[in-house]
Amino acid sequence: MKYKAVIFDLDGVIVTTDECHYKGWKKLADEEGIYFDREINRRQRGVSRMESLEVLLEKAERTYTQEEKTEMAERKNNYYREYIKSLTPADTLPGVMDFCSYLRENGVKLAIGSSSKNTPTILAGIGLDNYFDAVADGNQIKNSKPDPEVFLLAAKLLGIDPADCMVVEDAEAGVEAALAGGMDVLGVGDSVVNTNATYKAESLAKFNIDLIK
Ligand code: B16
Ligand code: MG
Repeated sequence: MKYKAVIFDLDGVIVTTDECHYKGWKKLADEEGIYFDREINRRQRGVSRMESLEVLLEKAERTYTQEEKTEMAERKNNYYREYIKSLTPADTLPGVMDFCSYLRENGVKLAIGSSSKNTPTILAGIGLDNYFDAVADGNQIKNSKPDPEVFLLAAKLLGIDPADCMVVEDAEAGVEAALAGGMDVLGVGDSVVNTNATYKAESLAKFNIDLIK
């Protein structure tokens, strides 16, 4: 295989939680009377909770204190955690398990590189908490995507050179982070069509694996 390791983003690549993030932010925005739509939500993908709140507040009609911001981020996270309570292995996205099994059978290491502090809960929900060779997430990093920190940490935990890793991402910020870390990247979904991703596919199920053999 062309790579010694593949590092997966979580929300929107492994699992459908990107919709739960949208619903959580939408509920908060409606309560606060702030305009919010899916286009704005796209820009929150891959970035940390507090940075996501700042994206939402661009449409606010007044400024919010730090205390208010902390409360709002917590409120959204509580809604989000309610939604992800019902996650099951069926919420794993199409093609993920086949892709991972194939890579593993061919000696490729598998890791998670996610900005989310809820990563452990999500992986447990979909039954993959002991599946990956390394997990780097929002609890271990200072700078979220587009900074490469989370992907570089995943590579370090695996003991593999970043140049031998491929990242799978669904967000523009994540594609930029992988490239900044010196890694090739497979962009999945429609948010990455205008990025410099090394490979692009509609979903993991549609990716031609021969390209990385
Ligand atoms: P949390 P990823 C990211 O996860 C999400 O895409 C992004 O929308 C979210 O704001 C961020 O995690 C932080 O999540 O509030 O759960 O800590 O795509 O990097 O797996
Ligand atoms: Mg994502």
